Amino acid sequence: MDIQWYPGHMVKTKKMIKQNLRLVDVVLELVDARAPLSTKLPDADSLVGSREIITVLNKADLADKKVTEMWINYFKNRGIPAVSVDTLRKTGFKRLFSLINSVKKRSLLGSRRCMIIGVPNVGKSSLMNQMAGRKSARTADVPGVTRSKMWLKVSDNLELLDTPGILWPKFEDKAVGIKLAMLGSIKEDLLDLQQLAFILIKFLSIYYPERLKSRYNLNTNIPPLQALEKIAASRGFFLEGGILDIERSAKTIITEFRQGKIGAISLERPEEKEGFWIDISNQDIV
Ligand SMILES: Nc1nc2c(ncn2[C@@H]2O[C@H](COP(=O)(O)OP(=O)(O)O)[C@@H](O)[C@H]2O)c(=O)[nH]1
Ligand SMILES: [Mg+2]
Repeated sequence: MDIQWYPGHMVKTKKMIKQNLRLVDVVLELVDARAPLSTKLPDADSLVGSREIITVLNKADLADKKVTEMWINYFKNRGIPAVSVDTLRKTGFKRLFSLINSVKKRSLLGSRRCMIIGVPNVGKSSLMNQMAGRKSARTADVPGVTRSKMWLKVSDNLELLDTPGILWPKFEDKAVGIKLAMLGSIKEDLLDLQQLAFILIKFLSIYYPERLKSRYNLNTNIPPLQALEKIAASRGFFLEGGILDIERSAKTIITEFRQGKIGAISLERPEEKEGFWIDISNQDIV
């Protein structure tokens, strides 16, 4: 991650979003269903102002279904319309479109207009492409109508702004940074890969012990270093001289988590006032 990126680009993006907000009826705020709060924009509400926001929990295929349902209720209880989707398979799209269509149009004329915002890697581009479909391309073939270049036609009554608002997450909180790194939203070399794997193993042994068992044949409460050694041994990850390559084990478990190979896993649950991540925040791991 390039920290330098933050101030200048953030100001520019916020300006772009504010300008375009005038033109839209509804904003889709994309979050990662596996960690909806850590991937949420810190100041979406103030940025979006009076426009309607729909929270879209994307990558639902990778998240724990039961936990995702808890999140949907969590947002609903706070008066925020929310829907979970799997953008790659278009799961949840019907519900998404029905939520969009329930938002009041600001102008009587024309289509309902919508823009997508979110932190990097939550699936903004994928969602745009999937919503718009191949047919839409850009509605730019009318000479002189430059404004139309900005819009992707989704249907006869829905248009999507072709530029998503990319904003940076807030990661003053150590646990938030760790979760974002696990999800691949910030480069992991910010954190030591091995430390990240240690935390993931600890997390899994508490919340998803059966997955550790079934994927890696690891028992609960195995010390993380030993877990990495076991993975290295069983997969044949060796350095010269027969030394176990635990760095490769660390990379493997993180990658497999991101790809959903360990199973559908949620890193965050609603209303978690105490527990794993708070302990992690209070430890000096990173
Ligand atoms: N499994 C899964 N992967 C997704 C989903 N949506 C997006 N992705 C993947 O997430 C990564 C980031 O997506 P992208 O659209 O580039 O995110 P952006 O940075 O927000 O524009 C890509 O590898 C996508 O294929 C989803 O619903 N499920
Ligand atoms: Mg993108």
